[in-house]
Amino acid sequence: MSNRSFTMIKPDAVRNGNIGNILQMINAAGFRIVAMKYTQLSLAQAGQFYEVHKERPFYGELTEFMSSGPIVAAILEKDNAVADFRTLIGATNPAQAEEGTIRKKYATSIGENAVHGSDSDENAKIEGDFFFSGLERF
Ligand code: DAT
Ligand code: MG
Repeated sequence: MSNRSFTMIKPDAVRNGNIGNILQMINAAGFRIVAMKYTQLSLAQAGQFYEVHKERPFYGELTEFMSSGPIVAAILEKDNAVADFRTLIGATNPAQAEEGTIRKKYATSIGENAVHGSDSDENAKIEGDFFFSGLERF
């Protein structure tokens, strides 16, 4: 089990002014920020990041949304990081997310759900490498 996960604060949460609130919840849950950047994905980059979903009916909507405005990308560290971060963000659909989760508090719909969290150690590594060079993490 690895101790790192990868997250993005998505364009809806950035637009709604929730970067600070979400980082506060991430810190309060015991995650250390290993690397972080504020940037915007092109449509092609969003398509590449979410390539695994390219056959899904929501792929176009997802990649348009994820390239629609700035995001915050970060690598996070904590024991059991991937599973604990998925618990902290809550279900994909905010209507099904537990009380106290980031998506329950800040997501507006299944498509615009405030945050990304890696679903496996392997994907955490792939996703962190997508955004950060070796010089940008420590
Ligand atoms: P998660 O982000 O919880 O890992 P996922 O990997 O299944 O969820 O899907 C990636 C993103 O795609 C998700 O955060 C929002 C979007 N998405 C998923 N299911 C959707 C749906 N039924 N309609 C619209 N967007 C959806
Ligand atoms: Mg996922």
